[in-house]
Order: sequence, then C-alpha cells, then structure tokens
Amino acid sequence: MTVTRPMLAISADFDSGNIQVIDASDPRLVRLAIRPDTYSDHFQWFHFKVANLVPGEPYGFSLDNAGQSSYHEAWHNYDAVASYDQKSWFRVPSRYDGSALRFDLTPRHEQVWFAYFEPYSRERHDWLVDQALNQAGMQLIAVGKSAEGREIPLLRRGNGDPAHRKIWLIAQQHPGEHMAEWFMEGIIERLQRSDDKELNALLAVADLYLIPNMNPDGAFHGHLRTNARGKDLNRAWQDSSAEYTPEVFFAQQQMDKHGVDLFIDAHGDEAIPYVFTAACEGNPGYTTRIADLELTFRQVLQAQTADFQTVHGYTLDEPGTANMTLACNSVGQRFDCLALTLEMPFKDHDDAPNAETGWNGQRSAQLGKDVLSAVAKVVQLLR
Ligand code: GEM
Ligand code: ZN
Repeated sequence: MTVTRPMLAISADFDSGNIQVIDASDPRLVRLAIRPDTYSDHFQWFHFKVANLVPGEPYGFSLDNAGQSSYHEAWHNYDAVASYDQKSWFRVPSRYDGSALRFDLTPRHEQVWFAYFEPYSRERHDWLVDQALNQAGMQLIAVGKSAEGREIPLLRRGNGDPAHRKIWLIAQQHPGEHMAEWFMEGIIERLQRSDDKELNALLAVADLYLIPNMNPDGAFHGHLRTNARGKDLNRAWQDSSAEYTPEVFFAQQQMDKHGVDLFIDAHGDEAIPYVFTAACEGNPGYTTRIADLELTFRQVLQAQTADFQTVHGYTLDEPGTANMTLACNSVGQRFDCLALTLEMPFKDHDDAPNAETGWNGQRSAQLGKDVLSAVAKVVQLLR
C-alpha cells in the first residue's frame, strides 16, 4: 500500500537557523544546501526544522553543497544531530561522499529539527545571564554591543580586589561553535554552588570575568565563522574596530581596564574528534614560565577529566611564527599570561565516546566545571 505523504515543510527562519531548499519533492532524497555567512564565503553550520513528516516512514536528506564548505574534509566520520523537541538531541548516522552529506531518518514524530551541533539559543543565553546575575553571584560590569546592536554582557564574579588574579573566559567568537556557550553554562552553573570548597578557595584569590557569547549576531544568523560584517573575530585581535569588529574591540577595552592573569577562549573544532587546547608557543614573548604553566594546566585538566587529552590537536607553531591576530596569542602576549584556546569537537571525544550523543551540550557544560577545577589548581602559579 503506498502512503501518500503531504509536502514537507522545511524552515530555518528562526534563531541560528540555516538551510536553503533545493528540491523537497522526493521524501527519500530531500535536497538542501547550507547558506554562506553574510559577506563571507564561510559556511558549515546548519540548523533547520522539517514538518509534515509521516511517523514510521523513511526519509532521506542531502546537504548538496557540503563538499564546498569551509572544512569539508571534516564531514568524514561526522553524524548530524536531531531533536523532536529542541531539548533532547541525538546523533543521526550520516555519510559524506566528498560532495554531499547524506542522512536518513524514520521519524517518530511529525516534526524534527536537524543541526550541525546542539544549538545554544539566544533565549537560553538571556536565561543564562539572568542565572549568572541572580543565582551565581555575578555582576554585570559592562555591556558591549555587536555590529547589529545585540548586547554582549561582561560578567564578573568577585569585587575587583586589585590583589585578586583576573581569570578571563570568553566563548563563541565563531558563532557556529555552539558548544562554547554550553561550556559557559557549566561554569555559571557551578558558580551557583555555595558549599564548593575548591571553588571558594579559587574565589578567595581570583575574580572570574566571563563573556558567554562574543558573537550574538553571527549566532542568530546561523553563521559558522563570522560576525554580521563578515569578519572572523578570531583574526581581529591586532586591528579590531568599533565599525567592523566591535565585539573584539569591546573585549579588548575591558581587558585593558581590568587586566588579565589567565585567558581561555572556548571554541569548537570541525575535524579533530577530541577535546584539546592550543596555546602561545609561537609568540615572540614566549617564555619557559608560560611554557611551564601551559604544561601544568594541561596535566591538571587531564587528571580532572577523561574528556580532555593532549595527544591530538593543532600542529605547534614554530618559535616566533604565531598568528598574533588570534585572541589566545594576542592576549597571551599583551598580558604575559597563560592563554589557551580550548577546542571541543563537533563530532565526539574519541577517548571517551558516546554513540547516542557524540559530543554535546551537557558534556561541554561539564567540561566548563572541570576547567574551573583546573584553574583553581593553577591559580597560585599564575604570576
Ligand atoms: C582556531 S585557533 C587556531 C590555532 N591554530 C594553531 N595552530 N594554534 C581558529 O581560530 O582557527 C580556533 C577555532 O576556530 O576553533
Ligand atoms: Zn573557533
């Protein structure tokens, strides 16, 4: 008996939505394309809703332009994420033929969302900032504005005591790397604990400065890499401007005002299926003191969680060859401090894989809590 299926309704006109419909007439081969970032050739982030599904019937989806995306080799061994309620997300077996990314689903419900990674919405961001201010004892010490005028809150836990170490954590310079704000949620969640000895010992000697989302415009528009002016914020730390990269311009102003003793820039990596860090070995001002701090931090974090490792990661920069337009290198050099780029995978952390979810929001949040433990263990060594 043939089942007549209603025409699929595919949409992405919502927060962090990104898809273009090529041809949705064949339910077994729904042909789609990812839209590039505004004023940029970058693309890889996708997030869309499919309605009018017939539960129990098989459907096939194809991202036809996956082979032209920014990090197209990263589609190998990648599985898309899906959700029936936008709360619980699961992996959908996917396959990449060098041109298109394909995934099939026999849905349990009439509608489903698909995405590159578990999205962190603007609504949840607003809730997180409220949690920070009303539950986690944080203060709103400054508010920046994105290119399109969205607020960029700078939150601090601590009273700005000059004797305190200044620990900075920023996230989602690259808007498609949604795991970064999940990471921030874990930090803010842990700051709500009052009986946390390790945390209280840290807060007795250090203030935490958090920017939970550096790129609200790009996140809202479903970008992978750039802000609303087509700029990669993590290439703007030598020449930021109020006009083209106000997000970085704001963060740098605040860092100059308050100082920095430890800097962590949370990102996601499309290709490498591990959690790892990159640091400042290529900086002109690199010293054995900083090298020792990097090694100690990595050792301490590795002892803290199985969701971190130091074997896999980016190729080390040769001495003096660092790209100083990156946040990590620029801040590390400017403040002569421990500075790290923290990378979480779009795929899974293959040392401790989870077949159902891969890497996800909850694991990113837990990593945020574990990173606070690592910071607590090295804080006395920072200067
Ligand atoms: C990366 S950081 C790149 C660091 N590279 C080396 N070799 N240290 C970027 O901005 O490209 C961060 C990211 O996008 O995840
Ligand atoms: Zn990034």
